[in-house]
Amino acid sequence: MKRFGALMTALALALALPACTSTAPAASSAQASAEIPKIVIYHAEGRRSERVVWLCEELGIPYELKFRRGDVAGSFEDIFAVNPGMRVAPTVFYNGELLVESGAILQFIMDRNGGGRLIPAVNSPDYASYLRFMHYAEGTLASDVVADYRVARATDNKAPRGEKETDGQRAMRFADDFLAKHAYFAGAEFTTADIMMVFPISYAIRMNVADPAKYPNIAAWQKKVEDRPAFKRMLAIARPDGRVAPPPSLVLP
Ligand SMILES: N[C@@H](CCC(=O)N[C@@H](CS)C(=O)NCC(=O)O)C(=O)O
Repeated sequence: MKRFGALMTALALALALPACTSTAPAASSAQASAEIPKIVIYHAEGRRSERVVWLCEELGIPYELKFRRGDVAGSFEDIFAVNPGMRVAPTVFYNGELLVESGAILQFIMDRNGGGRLIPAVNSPDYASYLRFMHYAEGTLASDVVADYRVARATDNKAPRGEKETDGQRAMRFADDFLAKHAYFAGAEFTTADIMMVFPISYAIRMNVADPAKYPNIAAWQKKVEDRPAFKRMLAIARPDGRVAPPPSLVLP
């Protein structure tokens, strides 16, 4: 009876979602946990808000997605209107509560609605790696590759390809070395640490901060995680026309 009630709540919520720029109930709401929240994701195509969409797709939680298709500047205007304190993607409302910082948002949704999925048990041997890469994604990798990119843009605009590794390249190598011995960033299983790591890794490669040929383990992992049905659903829903207004890549030698 409780389960039936939960399913009815999920159905009612999915039907009650108001019209918006884009509304995307996740594929399998039957998998959602008993308490179905109202999650509104303010998004811009190709930006870090894709992490939240991907997580909801993995968990089968319904959500409302707001963005202006093909208009990243417009999407950010909408974000600024609801979150004037911090014009940032992702901006999420969870049952009306404002959430920012993608890692914290993922953790919040997992705590409330994950039901133990996509995270190793706290006392398992994989938990330390899980936590490390949940934080490494923004705390080290994204900061270092974005810093490399900005330094190059402000100077010669050239992709760094010298003998000496940049900070971003060193951070990529650390990740690649880990994947030489593990299938995923928490060890044996796919987790939200993998969801966190995709953005800075693809940014480093796309912007030509790092040469993908040097990171074969990352390449194999990336293919595997981007092959997941939930990732593909995320792409179709949150990036339907490919990347919109991406920053320019550094010039290769
Ligand atoms: N550490 C933050 C970074 C968020 C962030 O910088 N998002 C970018 C998009 S990927 C943004 O909103 N940039 C502001 C802008 O482009 O105006 C997080 O993980 O949520």
